[in-house]
Amino acid sequence: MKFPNDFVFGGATAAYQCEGETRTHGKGKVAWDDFLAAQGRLSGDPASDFYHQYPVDLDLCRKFHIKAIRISIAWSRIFPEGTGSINQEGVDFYHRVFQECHKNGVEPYVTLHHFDTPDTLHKAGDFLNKDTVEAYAAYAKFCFEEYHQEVKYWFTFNEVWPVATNQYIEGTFPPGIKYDIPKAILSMHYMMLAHAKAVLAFKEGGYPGQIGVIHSLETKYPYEDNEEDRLAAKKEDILANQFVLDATFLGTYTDETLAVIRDLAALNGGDFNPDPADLAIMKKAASMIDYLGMNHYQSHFIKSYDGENDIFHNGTGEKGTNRFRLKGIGERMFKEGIETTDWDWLIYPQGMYDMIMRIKKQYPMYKAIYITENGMGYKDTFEDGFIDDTPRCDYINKHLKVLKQAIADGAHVKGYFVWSLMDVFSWSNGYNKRYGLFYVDFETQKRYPKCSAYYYKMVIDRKDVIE
Ligand code: BGP
Repeated sequence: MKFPNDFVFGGATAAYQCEGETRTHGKGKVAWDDFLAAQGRLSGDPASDFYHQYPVDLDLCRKFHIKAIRISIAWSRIFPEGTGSINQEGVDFYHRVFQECHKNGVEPYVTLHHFDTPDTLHKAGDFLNKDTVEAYAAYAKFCFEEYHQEVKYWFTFNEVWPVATNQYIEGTFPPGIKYDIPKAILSMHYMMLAHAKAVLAFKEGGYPGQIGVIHSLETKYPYEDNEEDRLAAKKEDILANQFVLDATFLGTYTDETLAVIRDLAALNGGDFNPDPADLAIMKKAASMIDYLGMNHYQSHFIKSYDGENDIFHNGTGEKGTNRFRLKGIGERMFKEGIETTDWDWLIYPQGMYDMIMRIKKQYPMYKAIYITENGMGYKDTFEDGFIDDTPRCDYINKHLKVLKQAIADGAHVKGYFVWSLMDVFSWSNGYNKRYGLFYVDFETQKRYPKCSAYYYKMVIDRKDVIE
């Protein structure tokens, strides 16, 4: 079996990670600007200078037969303060980008929020504050109205759980808070409420096209096959996956989800009592969404853990330094025989297959899935214009293989986007962790196709992987 003829092969990007020009052309501040400046180590400028280079990137898409691109709109480029006055220069910029997409035969898949809430709203509590929900809904509506002739595929949010955990549990995203599980839970809930409001605005507005949400779904397996580890894996799955999947497909939380979530909140000095009126909105939206975007990079093997919270983020690519231990949940383990990247991400394609089949079984109302991100962080080397990233080709090939299997086994998977189209800025890891099909020289901003770009073109042309 090959991939179906209408299967979409794309490349993914996100505004803050590729555009550059973070404080110019009328763009409002985001919390990342100061957060990164305070670390003095990393910066979203110039990133991949997509603000100027987009014609080059879209031309490369055309040449390499990549017919779809994920782009995110930077909310603060449109509304510098999050609400209120509009920055026309920002509005026009995305019109130019979308027009260039169509000129090159590349379909834009557009995300409204990719980790970059405007700073004014962020300072007022971000998605812990319901005002942000309303501001987001207004921004989403503005985008539908403004861009509906150019954009047919929308995503409300990118990765609700990673936003929450990185902001409030791991502390690697602004505001850099650690181990506050109740805050993470509430912010996820409010993001899902904001998602629901955007879906309703889209559907009730009668705009052409389709809409969904993107989650990072990492399969959680027990480290050993015993009751304690099974429970640990279950708890982490509920917190990271099932909570947002329930919200997406059911518009409410099952008793099983609520019981675990409330226990975890209570263990950390909080609670979780969603407002029934909000759940009613979420329920309505759940029946209307067109697809799920699934980002998948790795899986986790979880061992039960009795100690205190203890997380260390490997942001430098020094293998074996990552630690993730959460009180009352479990500890993520390395597992013999399972390879890792230099950033300690476990390479386990079976996890992608298992997650897709789990969604099919547990949420049979799902209509379609797009793999909206998959790829490998790698320390690429540039030698005489040649970038041999064979491990990345291998990584993509393995994942596409299981994807084909999932389709053969009846899953509705419509497309696959490599993260990332070209090298971009990596949030808490900087410019050393590259993912692109196209190498970016961050000094000159020149692009060079890596081996993986040629590999991907071959897959697209044959509609098949290397067996
Ligand atoms: C996802 C994000 C992307 C991207 C990717 C790789 O979670 O949606 O924006 O960054 O992960 O992650 P990282 O850059 O941390 O390696």
